[in-house]
Amino acid sequence: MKNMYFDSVEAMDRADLEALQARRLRDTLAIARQSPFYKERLAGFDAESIRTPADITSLPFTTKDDLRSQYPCGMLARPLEDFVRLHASSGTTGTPTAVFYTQKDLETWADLMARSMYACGCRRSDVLQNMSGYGLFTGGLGIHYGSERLGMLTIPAGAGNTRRQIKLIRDFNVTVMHIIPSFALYFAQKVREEGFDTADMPWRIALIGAEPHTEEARRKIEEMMHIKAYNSYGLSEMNGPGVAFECLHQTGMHLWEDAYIAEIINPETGEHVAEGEIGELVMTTLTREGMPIIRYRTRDLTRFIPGQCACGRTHRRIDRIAGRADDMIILKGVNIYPMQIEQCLMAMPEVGQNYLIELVTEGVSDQMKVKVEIKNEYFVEDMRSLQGLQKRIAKNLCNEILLTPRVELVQHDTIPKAEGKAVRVIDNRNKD
Ligand code: ADP
Ligand code: K
Ligand code: ZN
Repeated sequence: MKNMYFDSVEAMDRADLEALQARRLRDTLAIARQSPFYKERLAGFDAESIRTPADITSLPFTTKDDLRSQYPCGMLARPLEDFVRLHASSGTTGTPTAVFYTQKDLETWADLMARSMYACGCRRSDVLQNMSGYGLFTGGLGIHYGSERLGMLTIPAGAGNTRRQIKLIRDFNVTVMHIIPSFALYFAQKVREEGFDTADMPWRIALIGAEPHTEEARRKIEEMMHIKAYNSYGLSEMNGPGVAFECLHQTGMHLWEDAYIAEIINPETGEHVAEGEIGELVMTTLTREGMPIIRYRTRDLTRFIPGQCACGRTHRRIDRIAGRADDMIILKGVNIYPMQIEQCLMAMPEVGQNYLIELVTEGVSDQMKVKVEIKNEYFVEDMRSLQGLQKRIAKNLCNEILLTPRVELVQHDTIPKAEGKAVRVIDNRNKD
């Protein structure tokens, strides 16, 4: 029983957990007020009016634009010399934002990360290879420090260089990999091309996160690599990875509620959605001393999964991220998320690792083109069966997104692979 959790707080009684949240929220508000930004934003707000976590709704939101407007140091609640680390969001959706950590913040983060990895079965006897880029991206050092905190032998392999990655994995009997999902699919294929059977590799656990991916893509990774893949969610503004993580049951990600208050709102009205409904995730830090952030609008879409998890952890679970609010494609008045397309494609056995959505203007109307990599064994067949496949893909996509895109089949490995997060959509529409 003792070893089921990394930290007993993971199974804390809900009432105690909520009391802890309320207390930490009051403390956080007091700290936040030391920053130029919150000093103004929270002027006149009485922190003592916070009795329960639900009272958080009386506080204002913080947006990505707020963080940008405070760049570089306006969010800091302490003098600059108290900080020891800086990261920046990868800027997937525009100007990056900087996040600063004190020594204590780094320790709290490493603890959360270690707890997360422990939850999906990592132990100190494991060897972890971190295949995400280091540098400003939090997936490098964030995972790294957490892995060391858990006691795993940690290999900072970084991104790219597939051959060397494979050699390290084999030479040092790597049992856990941290790998971006879009790269995992590509990597599995490379391992085979190098003449190895993925079933003979020493690995057993893949930590996959940092970008939206579907249940179908996860299953594909698990099958191709002969591995268990666990979803990992985080964002730089909330430290980085280690915000929410799947346990062995793989039924959604436990969001660590002793460290964050999470809310799910209707992005239009700002009101909480009904339990179990999908909306925008809003997060507040409860344990950050250097740069607390209150009611941050993540723009990530998810829902709380109702009910309790069989693992006994009391922290609520969020569903896999359905996409970012900014990812939504509006084509001919229809709203489409790239993940709807991925879900369709990855469910088809003929489809390989990669795809690309391109939006173009033809004449007076906008069109969607979907380039799909097809597995080698299906590419050698005759023209007619390829055309049949193309039609089936277009039809399946139409059932899902209610528009018929133009489908182009390409050979595997022909769509350029991004070094970090995958680029799924290219918008070449005429804008007037
Ligand atoms: P950027 O916004 O520049 O990508 P980050 O590197 O901080 O900055 O990435 C955080 C974002 O990555 C999240 O807000 C979310 O959109 C995405 N993300 C992280 N983990 C996951 C995951 N497991 N599933 C889906 N999306 C994820
Ligand atoms: K060890
Ligand atoms: Zn669980």
